[in-house]
Amino acid sequence: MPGNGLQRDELELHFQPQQRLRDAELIGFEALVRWRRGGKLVPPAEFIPIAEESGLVIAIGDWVLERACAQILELRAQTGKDFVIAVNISPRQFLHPDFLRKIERLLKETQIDPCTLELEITEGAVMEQTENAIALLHKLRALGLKLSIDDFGTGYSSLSYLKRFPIDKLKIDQSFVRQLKPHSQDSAIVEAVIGLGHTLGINVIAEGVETIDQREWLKRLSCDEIQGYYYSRPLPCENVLPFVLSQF
Ligand code: G
Ligand code: G
Ligand code: MN
Ligand code: NA
Repeated sequence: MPGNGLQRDELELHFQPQQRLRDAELIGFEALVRWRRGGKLVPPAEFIPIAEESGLVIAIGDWVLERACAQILELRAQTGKDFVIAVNISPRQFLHPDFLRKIERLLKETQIDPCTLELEITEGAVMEQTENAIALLHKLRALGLKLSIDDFGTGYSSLSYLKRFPIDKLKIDQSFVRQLKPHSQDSAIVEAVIGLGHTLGINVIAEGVETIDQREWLKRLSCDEIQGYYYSRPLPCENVLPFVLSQF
């Protein structure tokens, strides 16, 4: 149980590649935390909700952001190219009064190009204190960061609010992709989200893409990017550079 047990040196950050459909290029990675407890890896679904309750998610989140920036710098040093790393930000982390200052400090200390760091926010975090949250999103955007809405479609997304969120990307939740088939109900939903995003000038990525058929259908629907086992599983950090080099 995190709180007593969890130490920073027991955390690992894995990275799941994201592919642009237009030209099949690798564009970046989503950072996904794991807890190495004894011999086994505990998935975040089992400890992030508890860490969110206890407040420990703040310390975990700080560590994830530092590690993500270090990965951006390392990829740049090794390849001369910039890759975007997307980091999951929990509602409590996002709404914490120090969040903006921490991000500013991180950008100053690491000197990363701000547009290589993407923050994934859930609809819940933004809807909780809507006016504050929208103001914060604008400040983060002004720093040059990329902003995305995670698990889109599963929350209480108000379309009128979406217009006011200064975001770069919608992440279509896996639940709409898992059984995606041409002309199905899921396909109608996915198509609507892509249309909505594009109308608002927002990129759309589909998560949980496992098969070539799903990929091809998403491409037909003009989805911008994909993430999922079809392209790659989340990679431990030592496999990230080899993956990047294999794409050249
Ligand atoms: O890696 P996995 O697919 O098991 O991730 C499950 C969930 O855990 C995802 O929904 C993701 O948003 C969340 N998650 C993964 N890494 C982090 C993290 O670093 N911080 C927070 N707050 N959530 C994370
Ligand atoms: O942040 P989010 O909750 O969306 O986290 C993505 C989660 O989905 C991670 O736990 C990741 O390991 C998992 N995942 C990523 N790609 C796939 C996939 O293609 N299929 C399935 N079943 N899970 C995936
Ligand atoms: Mn995510
Ligand atoms: Na998601």
